[in-house]
Amino acid sequence: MQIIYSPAHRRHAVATEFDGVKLIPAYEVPERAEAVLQALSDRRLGAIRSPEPFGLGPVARVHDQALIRFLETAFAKFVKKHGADVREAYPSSWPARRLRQVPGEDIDGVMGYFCFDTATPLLDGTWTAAREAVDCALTAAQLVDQGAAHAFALCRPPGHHAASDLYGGYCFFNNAAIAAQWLRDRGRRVAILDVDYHHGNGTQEIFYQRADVLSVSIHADPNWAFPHFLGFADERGEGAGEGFNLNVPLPYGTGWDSYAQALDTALAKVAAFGPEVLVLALGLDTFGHDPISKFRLQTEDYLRMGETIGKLGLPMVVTMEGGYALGQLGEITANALEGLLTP
Ligand code: OKP
Ligand code: MG
Ligand code: ZN
Repeated sequence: MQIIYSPAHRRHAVATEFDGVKLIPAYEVPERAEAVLQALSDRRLGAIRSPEPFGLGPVARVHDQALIRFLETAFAKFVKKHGADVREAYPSSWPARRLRQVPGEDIDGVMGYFCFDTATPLLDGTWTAAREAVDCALTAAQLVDQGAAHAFALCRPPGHHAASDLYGGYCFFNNAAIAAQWLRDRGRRVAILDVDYHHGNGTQEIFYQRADVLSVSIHADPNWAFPHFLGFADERGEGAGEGFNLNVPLPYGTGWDSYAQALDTALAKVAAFGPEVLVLALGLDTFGHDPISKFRLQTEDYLRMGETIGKLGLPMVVTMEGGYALGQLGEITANALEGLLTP
């Protein structure tokens, strides 16, 4: 299995300390991708290669031009307004209920219009990192389109929370959705399975009105977990897309036995759709020792997860999403991929 990695992800690195004083913990850090890369190379899971540049065309098939232009220029505009010493750009107000959804011209209004949380700062290198993550996903999609059975895009920053015109949840561009759309544009029938601990709200929104891409997500119940406002079981798709979205929200403390049942439900839905390719949004934050999550999967459970998904027998484009237990992230990612490759 080829592994697609770009060191450009390091350009998106939030500050963890200031003047020698530790700041609130950052989770979505460059060490994540480096830990995974190291483990995959130690375990000889496949050749590691660089992405090819695909340009913005495939991105614009999924994201609004306005979001793309914003992400390209926002950091510079924020610094221009707030000062050259600013390192991280955050929104400070949002068009909440009973306000009008108009971005306006001031960078602070525009930030709140496009961003839905305060966990996703834009930095000087974010644009480059996010674009290269997309290229990793597209390179994986191209390999599978050309006949590879599996390809793993070691994407960082992750993507599944990014919607057509919204970013947040550590995500800027929806790597998995862009790969899926690229495969659709080559005539492939595609399903997306999101096993990240968090609901893939961005992916759901992008395909919600469509019958041609199935979107399935297993995740922590949004009644008590991020992204809080989407991911409930009654969200089944809309219009032509009715019946082509499946959410499987799970309770606090979910371990492998109940997770395996949910996975069977999800995989039955995928199999019934009859895809030619599966895009697997692989988040590793269902792990029992993940610092921001409340499920209880153990190290060996990822071998079983991979094996169970692998039994579908479909070509797979795998994108890395979340997973924040730095000490074990490499091992559990390698386990999931090794499971997938098990005949
Ligand atoms: C991104 B992905 C932690 C709050 C975290 C943002 C979570 C983003 C998760 N106390 N809020 O799906 O792994
Ligand atoms: Mg999920
Ligand atoms: Zn997650």
